[in-house]
Amino acid sequence: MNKKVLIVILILIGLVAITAYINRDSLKDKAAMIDNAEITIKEDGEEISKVDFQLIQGLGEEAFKANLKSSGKDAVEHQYKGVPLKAILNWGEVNLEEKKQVIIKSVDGYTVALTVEEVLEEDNIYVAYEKDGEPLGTKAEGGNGPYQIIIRKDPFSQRWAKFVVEVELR
Ligand SMILES: Nc1nc2c(c(=O)[nH]1)N[C@H]1C(S)=C(S)[C@@H](COP(=O)(O)O)O[C@H]1N2
Ligand SMILES: [Mo]
Repeated sequence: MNKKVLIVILILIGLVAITAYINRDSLKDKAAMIDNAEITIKEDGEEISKVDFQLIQGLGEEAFKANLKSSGKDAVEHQYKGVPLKAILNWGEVNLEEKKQVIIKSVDGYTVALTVEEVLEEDNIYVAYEKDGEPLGTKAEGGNGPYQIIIRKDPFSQRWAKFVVEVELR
């Protein structure tokens, strides 16, 4: 009888260990997904869809370097992970060619206007969620995310919108 109880306990411990092992790689993803952060896509003021972390990441994650210039400091090169903004807009099936501007809105009210032309450039404008191997973190956590617009060709990073919640096409 005692032996049976022991075996059941050992099996349960084994299951917990296996689950922990399987989950070890997704821990970092979870940190970014924690509040299941979404970006709303709008067209001329009308919401057309919402994209969450899983969807964004699945659109073609890229690792790239960019120079971050924080206010009052020199530019520093960082390693980011994210997807091109145009990949998200293409997924939303918006007609980019008919639009002029892509307006980025953040949770703190910060607004940045991009031109469709620059959004369509290769290797320039990304929606990032990881910096130097760590999730960007929310505003409440003292981070710059969960999502941040990275414009690799913007040397002063003023237009690198932090805490992005909405992308509107006009
Ligand atoms: N949402 C949001 N994004 C923002 C800002 C802001 O106030 N809010 N400031 C901008 C400015 S002026 C700079 S220089 C860069 C870098 O900001 P940091 O100095 O906090 O790193 O973020 C830009 N993106
Ligand atoms: Mo700034």
